[in-house]
Amino acid sequence: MVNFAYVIAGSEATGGAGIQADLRTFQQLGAYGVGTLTCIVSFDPKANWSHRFVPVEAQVVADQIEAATSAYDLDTVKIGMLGTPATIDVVADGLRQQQWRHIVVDPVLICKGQEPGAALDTDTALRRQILPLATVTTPNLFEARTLAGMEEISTVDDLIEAARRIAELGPRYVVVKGGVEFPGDDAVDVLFDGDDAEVLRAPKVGDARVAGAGCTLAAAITAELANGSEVTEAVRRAKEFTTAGIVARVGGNAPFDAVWQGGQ
Ligand code: PXL
Repeated sequence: MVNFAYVIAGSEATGGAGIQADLRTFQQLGAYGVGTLTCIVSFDPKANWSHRFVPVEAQVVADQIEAATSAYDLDTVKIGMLGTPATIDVVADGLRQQQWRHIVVDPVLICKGQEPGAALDTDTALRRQILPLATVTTPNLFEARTLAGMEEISTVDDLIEAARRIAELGPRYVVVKGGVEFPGDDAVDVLFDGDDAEVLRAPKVGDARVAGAGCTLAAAITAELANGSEVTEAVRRAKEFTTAGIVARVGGNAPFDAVWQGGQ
């Protein structure tokens, strides 16, 4: 019997990030992917690939959650980009309708196409309504600085301190991702379980950001959890899966490459 992995996230029209990356990841890791769409992001190639953002109507998000959770007994879900306070309201409400074994939250904070005021409302709603429900959350450096209220994260101790502060917002496990911006030759992530921190390292694959890396990591954690792994094991395997996907990345006419989930 196949295990189900559920994702509530946005579409990114080039297919590199968002729900397209999530569902490819689930498929590669042998989980049956079920998806609920929250918004549509279409980069604008005529305007420096800036983000054009359109939310899916809140009631339509609620309807999708109802359909998905009624059809199957889902117990493992990834939350990706939500985008507006109204979407966050219905997703938080939908999540509270049943018990979950795991809720993996990728705290996608800002989308460049949004007005700053709206983005701040969205950050606050995410922090208050979604983050406390998370069993695992996976902030990148920017999100970690914002959520932890730290101006600078440039050492492993900073990563651990950020994880500790974010855990106080409610998530049981916090994975802070150093990414290419973090100093040094390694891509360093910290996994904090509420007591102890484990440092995960892999050599950086170039210095450029690769689209879909964050989405893929959180989706791979979700698929591994759906397939029965413990959190620590799921995070370790997800990092290996994502690193292999970055190595095998695809390029086209956009000024960024994208993770290929078939890399492993
Ligand atoms: O990588 C973050 C992300 C997540 N989800 C959607 C996105 C993006 C970034 O562009 O568009 C839908």
